[in-house]
Amino acid sequence: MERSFVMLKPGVLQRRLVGVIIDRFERSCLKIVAIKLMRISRELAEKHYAEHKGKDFYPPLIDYITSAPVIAMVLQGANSIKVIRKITGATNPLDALPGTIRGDYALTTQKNIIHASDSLESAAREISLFFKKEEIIDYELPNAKWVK
Ligand code: 3AN
Repeated sequence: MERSFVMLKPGVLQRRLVGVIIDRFERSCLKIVAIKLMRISRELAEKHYAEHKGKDFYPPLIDYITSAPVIAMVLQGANSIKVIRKITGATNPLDALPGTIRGDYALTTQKNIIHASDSLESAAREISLFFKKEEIIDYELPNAKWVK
């Protein structure tokens, strides 16, 4: 079973969108195996976005992501990384289709409200940055046999 790291960025709590966003993942039968409310330190933000260091949008990105609490999650399910990226929509909300999270709730790339891992390698790296092993809890879902 594939795991993906998903983060509801600053503003989602303030806009009271946590429930509607998590609802989309639950309805897709993805399983939440870890979840926490946290305020990201600059150190963690810089590690998470290390690949963007040096780009124009990097300093405002670090300021934004550390500006208010976020919800960090690990979601599990068959093909979860690709499925979640589809549900999330394109990085630039102008390209994100209606019905995707960014298409429905975001207007700019900088504040595109959600992060989702883009590959197995990123998922493993990001999950280990944000969660300890014991914070990830697998369990049975009663409808599992109807899903895969
Ligand atoms: P994604 O989050 O869709 O994987 P990345 O990894 O290219 O996209 O970008 C990470 C984050 O950096 C984005 N979610 C967004 O907040 C910010 N970002 C990326 N490109 C830009 C840009 N051109 N202008 C402003 N912010 C950007």
